[in-house]
Amino acid sequence: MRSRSIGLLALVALTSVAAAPLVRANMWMGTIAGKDGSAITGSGQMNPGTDAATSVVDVTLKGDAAGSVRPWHIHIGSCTKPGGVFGGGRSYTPITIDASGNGASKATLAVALPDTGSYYVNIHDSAANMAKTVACGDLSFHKM
Ligand SMILES: [Cu+2]
Repeated sequence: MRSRSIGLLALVALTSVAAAPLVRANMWMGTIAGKDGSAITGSGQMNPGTDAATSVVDVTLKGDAAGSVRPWHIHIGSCTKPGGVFGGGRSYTPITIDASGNGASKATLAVALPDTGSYYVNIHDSAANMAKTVACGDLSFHKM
């Protein structure tokens, strides 16, 4: 009876592995947190695109003010050591926050996924106030 339970657990574990993508690839990911008392939370990921010369970034936000439109980018550096925009600013579409305070956006960058360096997600206050960062998240590299 005991060994049958263990066998079932093993089967469940194997099934979980089988459900993972067949092609595993390097990626960057991190959590996003509001700055200066903002309740924003979220997450960001940067993955290889379908073409090796591209990268795809996905960002989701929660806890933001309904109706906000947030310009955002991956920047080079970190939340505590900010740098310039990565991959060309025009690749990014601002995040529109819905009535529940949630929002998401996806950007395809015309650069291969980096395997070195340091990058972060910068959520800007608004198009009229780009200098203010309302939320930020450092990305960490996950090598597969
Ligand atoms: Cu930016």
